[in-house]
Amino acid sequence: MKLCTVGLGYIGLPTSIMFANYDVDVVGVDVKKEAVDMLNSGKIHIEEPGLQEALEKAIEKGKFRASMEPEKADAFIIAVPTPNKEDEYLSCDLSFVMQATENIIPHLEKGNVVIVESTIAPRTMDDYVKPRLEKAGFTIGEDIFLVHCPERVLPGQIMHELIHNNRIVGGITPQCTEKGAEVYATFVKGELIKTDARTAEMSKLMENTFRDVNIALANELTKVCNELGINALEVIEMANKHPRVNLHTPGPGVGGHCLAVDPYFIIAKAPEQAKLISLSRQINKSMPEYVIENVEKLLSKYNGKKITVFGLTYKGNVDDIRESPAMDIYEELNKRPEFEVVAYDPHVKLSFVEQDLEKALTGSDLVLILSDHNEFKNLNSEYFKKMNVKQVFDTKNIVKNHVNELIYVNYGNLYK
Ligand code: SAJ
Repeated sequence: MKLCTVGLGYIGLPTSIMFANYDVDVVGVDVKKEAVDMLNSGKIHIEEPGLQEALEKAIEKGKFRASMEPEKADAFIIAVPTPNKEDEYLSCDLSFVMQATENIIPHLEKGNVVIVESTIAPRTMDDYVKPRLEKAGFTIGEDIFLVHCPERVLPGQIMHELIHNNRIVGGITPQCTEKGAEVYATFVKGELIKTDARTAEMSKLMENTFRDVNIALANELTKVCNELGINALEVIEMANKHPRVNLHTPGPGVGGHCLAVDPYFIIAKAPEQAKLISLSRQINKSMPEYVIENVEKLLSKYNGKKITVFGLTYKGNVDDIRESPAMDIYEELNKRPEFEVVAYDPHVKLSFVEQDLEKALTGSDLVLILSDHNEFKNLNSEYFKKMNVKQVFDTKNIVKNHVNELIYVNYGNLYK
């Protein structure tokens, strides 16, 4: 089989390399020349455990190459970004998906399978992608097999989850679904769940929305508990001992290119009905402000000035700062003349990010933990005390081994 993937980002690249390592001839296409050149020279341009080694193996076998142009293949996978539009409801911007569709049309032949993996608003396959291919003269389900197979892998665990997760395969017709499932059967060990395109679109969106709504509940619980003088983290621990309760973890907000984006695709299509989803987004979006208010309170206790922000990424052990609440918090604090703000993040190699831990901590009044990187988990409060840090505000509850003299604050004791 020959595969052409369009989009070599966090999903398209690992997917391409996985197919290549299962003996599929893969050409991966991207519009970014630097990314294409880097990949062809054997280096990955994103951070993901296991991906570098997998790329080297694929190139050595002669099964993967990157290019700026699509070419003829048996199957095509579109894995390009679908950001929010800047309209009233932040609806789904399909321009990259439609451009990718446009770009592959000249290379399509009868019998090809076309798969969209990008997360898309409900009905996108039926209302946009299918009509465009029909306009190009193809009969879907006879000439071309069109499928939505949403990606559902967790950044940080992509190489494992690509193989072991089950996959939703949603065809426009049952024949499309069968052909799509055959493509993924190359390496997927999880179940291939067969359905139609609409159900696949909505299922994917609801998975991330479920998480977003539940995180909103945990974040709201934190605010309620701190108002009432109750330890929210203990409440979560207790409640989760019930066999049918699974409260999520509160934090500085919800980020990344999935949970903070996808729920709007549903809201935009049915704003009158999607009330809880909309409110949950608002609650999660209010968390950076909540963190900043509390930073102000903590520092005002002893006229503190220097803040060391620990972590800018949207979650731990990734280098992704897209839609990151940590970045929003850093930028907002940095605007305030009364504070001196230093960002420390071993995963983010940007010019303004300090890479030397000791320098970042020198003279720090407050360490503000915003991402749960493993590097931070290994630091205990004794270490911070040794570095003369006055206070630690741990929004991710990861610092262990507390020392009495050190003022350690997390969401459980913020009210004290
Ligand atoms: N977060 C919390 N509390 C929690 C869990 C997460 O505040 O209890 C925050 C994280 O810190 C982060 C955000 O939510 O800012 C999202 O992180 P995540 O680990 O929940 O998920 P993502 O965005 O990295 O990946 C999600 C996954 N979806 C689900 O678990 C349902 C992944 O499987 C999807 O493939 C991915 O979205 C995607 O691409 O849609």
